Amino acid sequence: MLKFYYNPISVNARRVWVALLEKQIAFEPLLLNLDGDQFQDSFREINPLQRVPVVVDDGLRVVESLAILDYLEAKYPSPSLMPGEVDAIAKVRMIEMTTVTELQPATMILTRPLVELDTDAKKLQSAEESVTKVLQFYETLLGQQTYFAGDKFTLAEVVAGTVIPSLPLFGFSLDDYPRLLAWAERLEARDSWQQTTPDFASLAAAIPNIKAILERRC
Ligand SMILES: N[C@@H](CCC(=O)N[C@@H](CS)C(=O)NCC(=O)O)C(=O)O
Repeated sequence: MLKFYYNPISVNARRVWVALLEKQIAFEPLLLNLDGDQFQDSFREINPLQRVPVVVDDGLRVVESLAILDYLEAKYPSPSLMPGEVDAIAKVRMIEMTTVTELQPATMILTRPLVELDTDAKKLQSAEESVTKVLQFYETLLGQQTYFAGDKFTLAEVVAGTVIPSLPLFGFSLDDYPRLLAWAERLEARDSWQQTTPDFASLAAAIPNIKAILERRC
């Protein structure tokens, strides 16, 4: 059976978890606490980068969440989470990449003060500006459509939809982006979102680990 190395409060792992559920792929969840267990030799052999998520399937090891999503789509094509039309493919990839290269690094900076780490005021301002630019861009891309690529739920939802709901934690209100708000509410009604939403107790318990990760990484 497919092995899924994860942590329940990891957004990168959550997007893989959502895809596994949406595609109804049977998997064995393997929890890493990220309290140092990611540095053990046994896990380093599985992922030399020492991060979750990782998937091991039929002897193939895949790291990096977006690579895992592409792998799952290729290996388990039904139900499909990737559109076939040229413009829709471009849109999905745009959303995936802007989420991981713009939105996520900004949220890492914005998490620092929440866990009482000193942070340069200019970096905080620049992170807030990045989030605002991305939200405005997404609001426009969504337009009147149900999902980013039209009527069909795709990897754009899986990737952006597991990051955007965290933004109110940093003071961003989705009320300013009514189309995105309605879209986020549609996603939160899905079983795959409800099954993977981190609970408050897990988040609170993970604060020391989050702090240690941020001190190392940004
Ligand atoms: N680009 C990677 C990022 C993976 C990543 O940063 N995972 C975090 C959890 S969200 C992690 O395992 N951190 C452990 C650490 O930094 O020590 C992906 O998309 O899979």
